[in-house]
Parts: sequence; C-alpha cells; structure tokens
Amino acid sequence: MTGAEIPESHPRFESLRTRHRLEEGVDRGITSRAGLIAHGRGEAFDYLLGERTIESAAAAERAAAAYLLRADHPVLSVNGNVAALAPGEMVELAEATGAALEVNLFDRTDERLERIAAHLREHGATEVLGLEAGARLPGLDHDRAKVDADGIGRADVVLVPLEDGDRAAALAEMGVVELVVDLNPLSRSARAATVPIVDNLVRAVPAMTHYARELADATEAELDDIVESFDAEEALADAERAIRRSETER
Ligand code: PTJ
Repeated sequence: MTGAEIPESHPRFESLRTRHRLEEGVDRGITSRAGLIAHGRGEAFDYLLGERTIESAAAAERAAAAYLLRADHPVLSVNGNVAALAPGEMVELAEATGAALEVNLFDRTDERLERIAAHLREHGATEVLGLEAGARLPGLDHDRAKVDADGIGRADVVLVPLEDGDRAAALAEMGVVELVVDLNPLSRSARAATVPIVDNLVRAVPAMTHYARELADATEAELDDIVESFDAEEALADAERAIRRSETER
C-alpha cells in the first residue's frame, strides 16, 4: 500500500501518512536515510504518549511561542526530517513570530541543503538561510558545526526540532535560548533545552503558531510571565511519567 492509497478510516492513518511523507523526503533527496531511523524512535515514544499533546507539552509550546516573540533574532532550524514533515507549517511559524528559517543539517551536503531550501520556498518561504555557513558552533568537529553567520550565528533564540545531542549541548553552552522539539524526554537535546517540547513535530509546530498568534498583542510583561513560569525540569519529568504510565491499548 502506498501513502496515497491509505484510507482515512485506517486506525493508523495519521501515523502511516507521516511515514509516507518521510519516504517521499528520502526519494526527493531531502531527508537522510538516518532520518527514517530517527523517526522510528520518535514514533515509539509517541505511541506510548498516546499520540497526543500532553498538558505539559502544550505549556512548553506556549512558552516557546513567547520566547520567539520576545527575541531579537529568533531562528527556526530546519533539517531533513522537519522539511519532509512540516515545511508549510515551519514557514507559517516563521511568519507568526518574525523568525528566520535556517537549513542546518547533521549530515551536511550541498545538494541536500539546496533541495531543502527550494522545498521551503515552494511552501512560501521568502528567505532561507544556511546555504552560506560563515560561522561555527564551538567545540564541534567537522561540518556539523557550520551555521549561518546571519542566522544561528547571531541568534538569541533558536528552535531546534529533532536535534542531535552534541549540537544541542554546543548551542546551550553558547548561552542561546534553545527550544527543542523531541519526543524522547531522556535525550540529551531535550535535557539541554531551555524549553523541551516533548511532542510530535507535526503537532508541536502548528501549536506554537497558534499560541504565537494568540499572544501577538501580549505585552512584554505578559510574555515575561509565561516564560518565567515555565519549568523545564518539571515538563521533562511529567512527559517521562506519562510515557512510563502509558495505558494506551491499540
Ligand atoms: O537531516 P539531518 O542530516 O540534519 O539529520 C536529522 C536527524 C534527525 C537524522 C539527526 O538529527 C539525528 O540523527 O537525530 P537523532 O540523534 O536520531 O535524534 C532524533 C530525535 O528526535 C530522537 O530523540 C527521536 O525520538 C526524536 N524524534 C523523531 N521523530 C520525531 C521526534 N521528535 C518529535 N517529532 C518527531 N516527528
């Protein structure tokens, strides 16, 4: 059965459709093959969470939106999985928060960078950073350290969905506010984050856009309140409890 043929009545319709988007991403040279493996890991956690946004994740999404709205130079980082799963949704979040979009790859090739940038433009992006990687994250070897000097290189707040642990730690050490979407609450990325969002990217990005629009007219003081009342450790502990207690029968 191909993705196009999955009937909507199928009990695992959403999950299968999401998988199919990643397969297409690999076929189009956007997603790496390792991205499929990473997705499988994410799926397992999502299954245990009941494939829903738990309350603490919704609070994290609202805090992330507030951080993005308060920022001077917010950047949304896009890798091969994000580009396949939520290209239009990332463009909408960028518009709702005034953030820049930067393609930033773990497994960096010029071909994939360009394909992802073109894919984002097809989904409405006007400017895509990351092709000129004039800055480096300290303490990382090889190409994984490369970032855009006008993007992550000078950002004060960065959204990094599905990031690898080393780079998440390097960004955290630079003092950047890091908003991490990762279904694994035990991952080093989630633990390095200022705001760990333990939710599926396909739910988390539209949710952040929703909160950003809702908070568009909020005062600085209101945004500060939201940011200050968010507790990252508690959010991680809550997600871990929800996964361990999982009683979902499917
Ligand atoms: O496109 P590239 O080259 O930048 O590579 C991207 C991947 C994702 C392959 C790369 O960053 C990688 O290897 O990541 P990891 O170290 O496997 O981490 C991915 C994390 O994302 C894991 O903790 C997964 O549980 C989680 N994850 C996978 N799919 C989703 C997810 N979290 C949220 N939503 C998802 N859909």
